[in-house]
Amino acid sequence: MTYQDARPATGLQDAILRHLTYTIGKDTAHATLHDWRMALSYAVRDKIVDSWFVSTRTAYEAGAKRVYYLSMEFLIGRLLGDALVNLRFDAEAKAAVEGLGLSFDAVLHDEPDAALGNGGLGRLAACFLESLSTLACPAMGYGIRYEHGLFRQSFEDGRQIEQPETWLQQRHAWEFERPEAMYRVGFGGHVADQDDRAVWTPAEAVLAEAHDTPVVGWQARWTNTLRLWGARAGDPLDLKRFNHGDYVGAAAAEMLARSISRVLYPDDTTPAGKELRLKQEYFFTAASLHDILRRFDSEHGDIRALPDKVAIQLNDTHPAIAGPELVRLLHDERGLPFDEAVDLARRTLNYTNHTLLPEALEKWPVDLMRHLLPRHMMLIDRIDADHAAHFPARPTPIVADGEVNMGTLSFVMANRVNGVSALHTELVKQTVFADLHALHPERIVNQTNGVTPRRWLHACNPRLSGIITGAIGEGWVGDLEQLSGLEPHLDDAGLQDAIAGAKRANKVDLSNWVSATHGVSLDPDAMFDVQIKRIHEYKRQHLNILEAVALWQAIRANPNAGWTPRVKIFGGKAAPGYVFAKKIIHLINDVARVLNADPVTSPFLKVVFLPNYNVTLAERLIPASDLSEQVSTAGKEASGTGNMKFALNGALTVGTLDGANVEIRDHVGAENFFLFGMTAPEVVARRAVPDHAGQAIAADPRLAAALEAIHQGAFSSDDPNRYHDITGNLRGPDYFLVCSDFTDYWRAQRAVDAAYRDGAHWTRMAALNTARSGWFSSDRTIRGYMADIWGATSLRPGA
Ligand code: 7GP
Repeated sequence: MTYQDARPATGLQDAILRHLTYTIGKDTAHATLHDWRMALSYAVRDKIVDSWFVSTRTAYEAGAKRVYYLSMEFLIGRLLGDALVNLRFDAEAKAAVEGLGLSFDAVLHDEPDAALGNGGLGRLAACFLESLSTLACPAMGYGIRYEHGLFRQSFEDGRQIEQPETWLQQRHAWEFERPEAMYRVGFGGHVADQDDRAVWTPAEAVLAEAHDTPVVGWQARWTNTLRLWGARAGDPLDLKRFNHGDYVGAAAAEMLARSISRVLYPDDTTPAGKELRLKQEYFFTAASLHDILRRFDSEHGDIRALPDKVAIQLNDTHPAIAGPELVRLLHDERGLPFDEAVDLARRTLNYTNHTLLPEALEKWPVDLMRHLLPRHMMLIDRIDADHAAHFPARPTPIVADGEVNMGTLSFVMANRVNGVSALHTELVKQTVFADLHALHPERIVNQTNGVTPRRWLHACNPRLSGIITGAIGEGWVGDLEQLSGLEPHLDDAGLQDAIAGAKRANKVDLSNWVSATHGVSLDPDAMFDVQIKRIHEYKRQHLNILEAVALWQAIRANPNAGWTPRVKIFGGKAAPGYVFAKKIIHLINDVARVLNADPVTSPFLKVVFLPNYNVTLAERLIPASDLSEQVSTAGKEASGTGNMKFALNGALTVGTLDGANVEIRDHVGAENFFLFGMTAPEVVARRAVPDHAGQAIAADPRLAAALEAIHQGAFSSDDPNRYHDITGNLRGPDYFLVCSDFTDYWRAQRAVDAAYRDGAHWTRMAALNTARSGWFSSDRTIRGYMADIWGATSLRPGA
């Protein structure tokens, strides 16, 4: 019997009131919004727990192969709305909450956004967990329970200000503490040789304590666990010092230990060269592997069956130390011969690469590694020597120039290595891992990213979701390819009107919210043109704002030329240490201030930078977007996943042939996608042209004028030189080829304008984007991993 069949008749209001009284300890007269939200969450959680137990038991009884997803980041966002939708409980919950005299929306929005990730890599991990549950694949996510997630962003005079994010200040409704699942993780110390066995004696140790969050799949078909590790001191209080009155000193060990799980490193694509970061990586990887082996031992006898019963996925190189750690556990601690330990580890581990940016490929100084993880460094040297001995003709050293290359280590220790879009995987083969690919031609496979349709269409866009269900039934929510069934209905004028009406209503909602929260009024009939993602030069937010400046100048020169009204909306955080990216934010805010105050141009062009972009804001923006900006320099964006969410919600893309844009365009049709810019090979060739930026500027007076206005301080009259580093960069090296792609970007944007003026045609193109985006479900991606990488099966036949 599954949980679905066993679901009892609801008494949700009773359950909420019971939790309010007996779990929170409040009566209705004194309950705050927060108390109500917690009471509802606990009532919902109870229902998930029923499904959780069934899943756990089923996996155990089947002796099924387990999948473990190790990730430094899980950008999960809010959980209540998602859980309600997946339990098919949302309508009932709304009625119950409103019946208690509360606003359902206010209750949902009381939940803090769990931002335990930076961007795409972390959000992908969250979508994957949900799909693993939907597909009933027995799996577990492992990560760190950061006390502070990604920083909170605000603007002061247009500059980014970072403040700590405090999502755990309130009680966390979804987690279960598991003090019984606690492991010691050691650092430093020395290695001794005892009876031909290496014995590592760490100098210090911290405890990893498990906190479990159930992740419920669509229709509560299955529930997996996200296990996050918190760090605690091995010996929390030095009583001797305490009794001598040294209270601070007595708690020092506790503070030091806890620092390991205190903050998420706020870097996207740049490694933090910090000892603490390496400690975080080893901390969660070691605890997870201990836990995995403990579970394996409890179910199976022979450790040699490990690769048949366990598949471990390393989400980028952050958990790459899993290779040597697993070898250490098998060889040092369980006494398997070294070669066999390496072989078992390699057949168990897999590695996903998420970026080709050289600055993001992790390398750790050998000295630091030896100091922090002396035994692992010895094992890395041995693995390295072993690999070199097998392939003497083509050296691909793990350790070189005094550094450990974590990408090479991950590759050498993996059964499968995958890229995250077709183009990216080809580039992985041709560039970073070309030599290793030649040695192991079967190892690299592609798994194009996907997004969960539950959160990213069904829950965040109820209007469109309802229309789709009305037209083709609701099977699409669990099987997104069914969206193609919409296509034959698209000639039905009623359906087109409904789709256009839903988009407009979403835009009205967004406009009302922007006006209420940020005091900017937006015209819902203008095109909503949105770029939301981390701020990075390769993502080229500066190309977008440069085009805004050029457009502003063009409108001023000729206000009556029939311009298509447009609102450019930006959102995204810059890494606190990334000075250039922070300058781009400042520039966008400065340009916004000037343009929005211009009475001649503002009816046609506005610019808004919404602060503190996060999962919740994405859920608000994407359903209300007409145009999706995916304008990275070709060859730089590994995949993108925002691009998929926009297409699914009926926004058209203006984009380059980069990452998954290529596959999106193939699916939705070239005629429903605004392509511009150089291809990846053209980018490489162009970069070799001397003064490519100068040539591009000389050939395009619009580009020259826009750059000059920024340079002259048209948007920074208080400090006219403020943007000289940006204009200097663009006129000079322009590594990301903003200038060389500008002219074609302008052309594509004017084609967008013309298309938008034909409302019926635009709606049809938008609807075709939705109807043809079914392939971009993370369910499809996870099926690919299960079949090609993990050898895992679904425990619900037909799922
Ligand atoms: C991102 C990539 O930039 C993005 O293109 C991709 O869609 C996403 O991963 C998921 O695969 N990378 C990161 O977020 C990141 O931090 C550093 O990469 C390793």
